[in-house]
Amino acid sequence: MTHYTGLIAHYQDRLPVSATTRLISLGEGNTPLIQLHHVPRLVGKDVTIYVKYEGLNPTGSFKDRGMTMAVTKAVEEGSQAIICASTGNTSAAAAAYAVRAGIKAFVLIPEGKIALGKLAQTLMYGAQIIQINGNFDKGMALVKEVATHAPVTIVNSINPFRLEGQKTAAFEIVDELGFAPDYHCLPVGNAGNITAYWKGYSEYASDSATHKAVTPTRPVMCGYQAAGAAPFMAGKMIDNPETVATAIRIGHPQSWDLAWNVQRESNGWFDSLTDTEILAAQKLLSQFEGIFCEPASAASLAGALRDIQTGKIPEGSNIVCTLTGNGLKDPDTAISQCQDTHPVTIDASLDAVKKAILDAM
Ligand code: AN7
Repeated sequence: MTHYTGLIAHYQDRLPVSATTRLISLGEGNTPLIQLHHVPRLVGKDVTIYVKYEGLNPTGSFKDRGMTMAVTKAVEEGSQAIICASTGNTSAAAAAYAVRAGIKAFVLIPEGKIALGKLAQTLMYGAQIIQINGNFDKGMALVKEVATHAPVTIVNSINPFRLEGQKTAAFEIVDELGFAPDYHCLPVGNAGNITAYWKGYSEYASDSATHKAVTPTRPVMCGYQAAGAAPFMAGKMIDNPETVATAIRIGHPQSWDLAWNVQRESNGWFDSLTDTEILAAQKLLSQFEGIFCEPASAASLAGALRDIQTGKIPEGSNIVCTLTGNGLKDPDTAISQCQDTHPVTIDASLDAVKKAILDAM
């Protein structure tokens, strides 16, 4: 078996690189596709649910897929600096891949609205962090403007190489299952990822050499937003998005038209979940499957479960939910959800430990 060196090397025939391109990689991709064993039983429906655990990428989120590609191309084109606005995960990924490439990273983040783990990462990687007293959408607008005045390459998902890298997640799923799922559920912020998955499924479906006579060839795409940050439900951009799932606290999605196109072409839909529903799904996944994702990621499962329960997703379906980020990204939200499960504190003695165990059995 050859050493796995990242998704560009693995899927180079399907990505915009040449034999001489210097690949900027941290071994991203090739993430686990885990079948849920307990959750389907809890909902009492005959469905097969897999989660694509993107939290196991090098910086703990799916952003690494897009960033390896975007930074590889930025370096190939001679760029010395990259810039992004971010709700946290993009900044961590940009910072790490910039280090790997030996170039500079500038990140604009909304002050006080970044989960702790993401801030810790971005600080450690040594990016130039610019905090603004405004939300992601404001930061994104500023990044677009400043990039026309300064020699910096934007690595948000408006950079088309980001979506090229991210489409490989769909390739991995089809390669592993041998077919495309019936339904694919994702959390939606800027809607870059749902667009990228659809691109990946579509490219495989149109390539008969790789994907022969498999049904279905492409899934129905289901995009889920947080109720307080749901422009796709409103049918228009919104100005003051709010949600505990700070990763998707986005009111002006950058891939608006592309995502509506995905919805139409796949016969899919958008829907929204309350913060309570999102956190309940996050906890369910941790406590019944042993899988810890960040709040935004749990929107995919929360949405899928609701649509399974109502029958919108019928019994007999194969469903993939993308878990976009690792639960360790946001320790504060995790701990605050477990106030009813305080650790027991006892004397450091054998008797006391024994008693604690027997009391809990
Ligand atoms: C965990 O980091 O936009 O719909 O600046 O971090 O492709 O935007 C993060 C987005 C879902 C939404 N889940 O993906 C950023 C940023 C997690 C995320 C999304 C994000 P898109």
